[in-house]
Amino acid sequence: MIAIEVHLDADAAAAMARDVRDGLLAEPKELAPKYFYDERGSQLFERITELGEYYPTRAEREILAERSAEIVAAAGAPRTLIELGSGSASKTRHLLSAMRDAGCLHTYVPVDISEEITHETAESLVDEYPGLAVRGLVCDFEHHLERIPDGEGGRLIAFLGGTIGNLYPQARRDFLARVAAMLAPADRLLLGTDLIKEPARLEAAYDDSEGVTAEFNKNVLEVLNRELGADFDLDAFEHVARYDDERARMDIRLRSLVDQAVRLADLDMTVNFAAGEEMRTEISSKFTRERLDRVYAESGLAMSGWFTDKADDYALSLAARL
Ligand code: AVJ
Repeated sequence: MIAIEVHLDADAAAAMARDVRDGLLAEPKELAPKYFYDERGSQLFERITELGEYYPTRAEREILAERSAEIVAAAGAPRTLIELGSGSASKTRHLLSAMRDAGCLHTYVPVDISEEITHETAESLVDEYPGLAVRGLVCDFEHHLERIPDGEGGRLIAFLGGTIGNLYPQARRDFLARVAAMLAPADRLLLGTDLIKEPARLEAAYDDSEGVTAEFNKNVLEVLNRELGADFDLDAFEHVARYDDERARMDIRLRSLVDQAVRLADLDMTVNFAAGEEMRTEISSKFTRERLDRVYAESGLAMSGWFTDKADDYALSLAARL
């Protein structure tokens, strides 16, 4: 009942080296948010999701807990649930249970970068959902979307957590257009997005009073120290999280506290930071229903469902191919 395919890039290390070099040579400097998530980074993100100030995870769980039956019905009672970035699939169980109760559940396709978590998740789910087939894919879904299996009887492709917010407009358009290209007429995308709200609440969610988000942000420097033989001093940087009203996104950076030179031995590169210089490590875009309508339309998709939590902080939307 379990089949897992692994498509990990043999040259992930070379890709990271190239990426980091380009980012550090850019003006202003920038690092990609995917490098946050080593083991410690993933643990820190888990802690972020439990913070009082960080509402998105709780809001998304509320929607799934209360409205999965409606979501599954609106998606046309799909036989297959595909989840991009499945992890431990903790929130997914609401969707799987709703599909089981609707009598349509057949196959779950977790797509995740971690082979270990994908195996563990597959094992627990076949126990919890008798008869469920699990066809996992271990890959970076940004590169391997096309490997997702076809399915008869409709597929629901879930991309939860608000991770789409990390993509710049052009990358987001490209990604959603590729999702659109793989959708059959009966298939639906289920996308999690954080919503625009008062800047003070947004900024608090990304700069919590316990300093967990600051630690999470600085951890990317630890990743570079380990993976690229760098000598970043984490105490020489501070966490900055600002809401950019015009672009409707959180802008998250590391600011150098002093003039300093950082050596990256594996890149044979020395990088200078001026005191006060900021390096972007992440954007997290926020949406409204109207904005998301446009985002979908640009990529050949059309919204077909809209589900928010009671506080209207977060949305899950369904989209179909135009
Ligand atoms: C995992 C990308 C959805 O943007 O809210 C949380 C990451 N960064 N706090 C987000 C994050 C700082 C998170 N996503």
